[in-house]
Amino acid sequence: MADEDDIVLSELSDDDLVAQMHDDLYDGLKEEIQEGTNILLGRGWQPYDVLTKALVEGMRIVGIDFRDGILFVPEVLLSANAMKAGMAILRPLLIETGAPKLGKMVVGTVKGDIHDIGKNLVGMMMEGAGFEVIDLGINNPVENYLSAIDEHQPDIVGMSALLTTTMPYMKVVIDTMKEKGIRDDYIVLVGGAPLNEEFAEAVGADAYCRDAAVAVETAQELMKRKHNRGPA
Ligand code: B1M
Repeated sequence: MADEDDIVLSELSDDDLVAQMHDDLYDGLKEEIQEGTNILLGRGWQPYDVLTKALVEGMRIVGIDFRDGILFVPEVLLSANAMKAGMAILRPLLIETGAPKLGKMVVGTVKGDIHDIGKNLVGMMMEGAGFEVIDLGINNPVENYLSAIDEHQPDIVGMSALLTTTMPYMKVVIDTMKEKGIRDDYIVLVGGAPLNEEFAEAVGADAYCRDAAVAVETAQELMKRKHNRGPA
């Protein structure tokens, strides 16, 4: 489109650029998202503000039109790719930390579910806060969590689910940990758009994390309590 081509991102005010980035994310324009991300950083924006105000908010808008049948899977995949391209620029900035390691987390999206943007974001923010993160990726059966627990001996097991059909699988993982007598050795955190606190309690998790910032706060808080409890 002629007028789209005429837009020079670097000439837009911050507010207009952020609004344009929401449009570009909607249209799945990866290069424009990369450019917009770099421009905002160049103007002194904090990486976290670029992430939340430009990228996450843009994806929220995509989600509404996906829900309402205005956008379809192929289009949303392009949006997701554009989002990931922006996140890739922010990642090293968000995880830059001189802080001593606070603990270790294994995190993955549960079986049947391929959504990974939120989980990746949680991983980035946790690394930024000084946690070591082992990312199991998507579509994880219980065996993957168990072998990662065995191999990495994390402090925290994190699970992500974005579908109402996959979130019950979190209970399968927690119940299996109980059967093996290892549930109480770990902090179990769960998150994802369709979850809530009641659900987390019902499946036996330690906490529900509404977003990546809450995941960090919760992990820090529960790690403090774990240390205060002392060795078993
Ligand atoms: Co899908 N999708 N999708 N999708 N998708 C949703 C989730 C949906 C709500 C859209 C809608 O209808 N409004 C809907 C689910 C409805 C439901 O279950 N009630 C849906 C559907 C139906 C589907 C398919 C079934 C569509 C189809 O095929 N017909 C299909 C399922 C595939 C599968 O998994 N088996 C599908 C596919 C896809 C794409 C592949 C196209 C793409 C995913 C690409 C990718 O992830 N690589 C996609 C996307 C992008 C979305 C939406 C639009 C955006 C999700 C996202 O990335 N949000 C989503 C709509 C929505 O959520 N509003 C939707 C941004 C992200 C930053 O937020 O993931 O919530 P979020 O993560 C947050 C918090 O939730 C929390 O912190 C994160 C950061 O702040 N959090 C955690 C998340 N995980 C955590 C783990 C923790 C802690 C906190 O552990 C400690």
